[in-house]
Amino acid sequence: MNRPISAELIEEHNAAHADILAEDYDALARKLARSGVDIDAIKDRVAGFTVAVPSWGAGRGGTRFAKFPIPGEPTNIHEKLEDCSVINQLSRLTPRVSPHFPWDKVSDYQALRDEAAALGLGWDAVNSNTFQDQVGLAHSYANGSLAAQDAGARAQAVEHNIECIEIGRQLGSSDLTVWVGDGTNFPGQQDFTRSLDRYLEAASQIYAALPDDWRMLLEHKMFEPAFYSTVISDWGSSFLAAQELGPKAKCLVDLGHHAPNVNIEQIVARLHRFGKLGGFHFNDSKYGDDDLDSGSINPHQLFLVFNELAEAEANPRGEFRPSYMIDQSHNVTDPIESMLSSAETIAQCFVKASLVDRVSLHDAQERNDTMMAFQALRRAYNIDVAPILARARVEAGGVYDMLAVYRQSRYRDRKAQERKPVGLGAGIV
Ligand SMILES: [Mn+2]
Repeated sequence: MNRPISAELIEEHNAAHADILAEDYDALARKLARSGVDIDAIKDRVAGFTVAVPSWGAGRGGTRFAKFPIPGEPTNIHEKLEDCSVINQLSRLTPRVSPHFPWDKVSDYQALRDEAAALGLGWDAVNSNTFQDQVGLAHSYANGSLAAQDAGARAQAVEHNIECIEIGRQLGSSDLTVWVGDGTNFPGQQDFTRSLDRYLEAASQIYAALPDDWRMLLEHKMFEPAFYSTVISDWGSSFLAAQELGPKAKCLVDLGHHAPNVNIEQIVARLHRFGKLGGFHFNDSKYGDDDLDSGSINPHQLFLVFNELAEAEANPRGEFRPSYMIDQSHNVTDPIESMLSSAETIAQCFVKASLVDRVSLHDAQERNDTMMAFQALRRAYNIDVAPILARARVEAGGVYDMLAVYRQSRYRDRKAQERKPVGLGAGIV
């Protein structure tokens, strides 16, 4: 196994922090035991929790105006994989990478799969890209892709998605995430109904090409790049499209793709109720953005989302198999550090949701005891679960303080010596 961070550095660091971790873990174990919670059972749950990282999140993204590369940034999928393996080596939370095509295109996908496996990585949902033109394409996506009036652009977009399925099969993936930027900037620019008809017709051709065990994850987004209307703008449109397409079509919830203050946790409950919850793109948002680090703005919302997921897991109604992925762009931080921090925050919310006393919660709900129902959530949210995550991570071969070891390893400085500089330029991802 090819591990970019030195095993000696990790061992030394963990040994130096073993005593304080044991002290904090034992203190939390005693606290949880008072409520009848076995800390080791919770820790074992964490050991089974993973979230995928996006290949495109390994590089520095752009703001709406420019990007500011850092030395040692990855320049291709091979270097991105290496960075993703650092995140997983330290956190033990991110063993899969979600690729984006054509950005991550190579000539030999079996070799790429082997390369990832040697770094301890597998593959998550494959993402298609029909929201920008590529050199050599016969048709432009300037006026849309799956919903475009131009039949040639639609066919090209369908063909690209089918190619993504084929690539994903070779990589060992089993989900295709479809997000289209199709929409309008002016009232009257397109007919709402006819553009949705075109989308459904094209999407059904992609759906027909899905292998039996694959899912098609439909990602909605309220706006951007279209600023007046978007074809798959919200969870309702996504749900209706998924329902129309068939059982293998599910809805993907990107936390940053809603109007400000929308009750996303309720959307999660709704989608699960009707068997259409396919997965998540985790990030955070303050205004209209969708790229801030998970939990950096509203960690309570993330906790409430995981609370609904814990309810859903306990009441699977047939299937509970949401795919967890990070979808962020890092403009002012080292992307590895942002994804280490984000993966940790996501896992924290998962653990806190696992600590909710559901018997008390449901009992309070039945009795209309509003304050006690709220307190059942609040008690869990207020617990500092860091020692559980740290113990699970160290036991799995990760490190106690991820950022400290990452900085100590000087990984980015080493890469700055080896890798070609990344060019300037705009870079929305
Ligand atoms: Mn997304």
